[in-house]
Amino acid sequence: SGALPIGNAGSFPPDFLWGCATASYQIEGAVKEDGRGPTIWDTFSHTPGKVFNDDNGDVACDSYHRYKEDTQLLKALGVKTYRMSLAWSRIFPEGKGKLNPKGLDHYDRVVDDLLANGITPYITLFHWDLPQALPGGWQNRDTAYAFADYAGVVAKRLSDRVNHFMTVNELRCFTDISYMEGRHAPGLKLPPAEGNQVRHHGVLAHGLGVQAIRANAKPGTQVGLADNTSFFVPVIETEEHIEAARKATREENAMFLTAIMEGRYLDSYMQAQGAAAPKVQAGDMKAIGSPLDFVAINVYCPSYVRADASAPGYKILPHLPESPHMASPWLYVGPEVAYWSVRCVHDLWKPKALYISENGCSADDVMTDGRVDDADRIMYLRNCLGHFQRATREGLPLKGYFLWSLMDNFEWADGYSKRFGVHYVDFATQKRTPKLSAEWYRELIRRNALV
Ligand code: GBH
Repeated sequence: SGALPIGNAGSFPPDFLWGCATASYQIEGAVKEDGRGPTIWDTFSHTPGKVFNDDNGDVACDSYHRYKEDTQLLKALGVKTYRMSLAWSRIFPEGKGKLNPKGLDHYDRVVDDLLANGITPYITLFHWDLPQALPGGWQNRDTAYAFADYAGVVAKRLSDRVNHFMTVNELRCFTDISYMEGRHAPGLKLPPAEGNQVRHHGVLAHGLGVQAIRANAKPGTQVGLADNTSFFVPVIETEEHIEAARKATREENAMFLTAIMEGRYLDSYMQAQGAAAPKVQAGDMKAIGSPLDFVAINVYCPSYVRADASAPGYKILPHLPESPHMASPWLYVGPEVAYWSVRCVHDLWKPKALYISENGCSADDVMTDGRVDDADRIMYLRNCLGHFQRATREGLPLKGYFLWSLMDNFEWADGYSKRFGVHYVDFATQKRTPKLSAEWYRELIRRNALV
């Protein structure tokens, strides 16, 4: 064990699972087709001033129609797996109640097409496109039950062919950023008590979803979630700073992954929230703590942390606007987070398996002479993968990696202004062109080693 020098062409475990990730609202388009119901992101993106340039996902990458072409992109990369999400409102246009068979039929075809091309689908059930018709959205506890019903229906239909399900994507984003900070749909700025209740409904939906999948899926189906846990890098690799990183990971995620892994809210969280603490009903924490087959994490940027004598025992070091970042101002560069994210989750909770459900970056990609030479993205990915590789070398149970993203897509509040793909999408023509990073990723997969 020990740090590998960046750029050392070490290899990954022989069965390491290479993949790419996308999400339904970001790529599908076809928002009014085959009975799909509206979502909170349709409403939000059609409200002037909410999304950069007032962009929306009406067409996006048109993947609803072009999924076969997308499968061929995956195949050409040589990935073994594809992480995609399902649009809940295609299956239940109103979130609950009447099922729309055309929605399930569509995903049936997508799954079959992937399998026919040797690509294993990993399915995320909720990646933020909440059906608009659900009263109160995540403010309403009933939404957690509606999610579980939907998850069970999907598991029943697809688990004969799909072995891996992730309940939700990124709890912090569809709760805090959406209901407390107002930057994502539905764009609310609720006070702490109501915000904490939204968080609680989010983790509850995950937990009830796990139970519903297990009750309906073929035995042996693997269930987990994809979370953008806040991760911390010890500024100096000594035991005191490493302990600070572990402690920060546990405390700072008390309302999300920590609650899920431990089946309880930390006392420190409940005390700090005081009267605004979430209202928890009997049985909730047991559901939330339902055992998982794997934990998947979305890893983009670090916070650096140091040990500190005063409570809580660590100090998070702030980023400065001029700290190095990729094209998105929030995407600070700190590739050691790749290792420390896996290490801290492993040290704290020992999940049976870990995946990287997203890692990637935005870059100011410009097509020149029909090519996109995105050296910045290759730099970012190679650095991160060097540190993920360290985790595999040290025997941590990291099983696979999903690059975000297969192609440029609707980047939420940033509209189409930020490109994360290894394929360039010309949104006027829908033409997909592999960037240099796609060529690089293909070579890495072919050798199963850093290149
Ligand atoms: C992930 O979010 C998402 O799962 C994925 O859908 C998305 O496309 C991808 O990463 C790239 O962003 O501008 O200050 O409001 C990563 C976490 C949360 C990071 C929202 C950007 C907005 C920061 N994202 N955040 S700000």
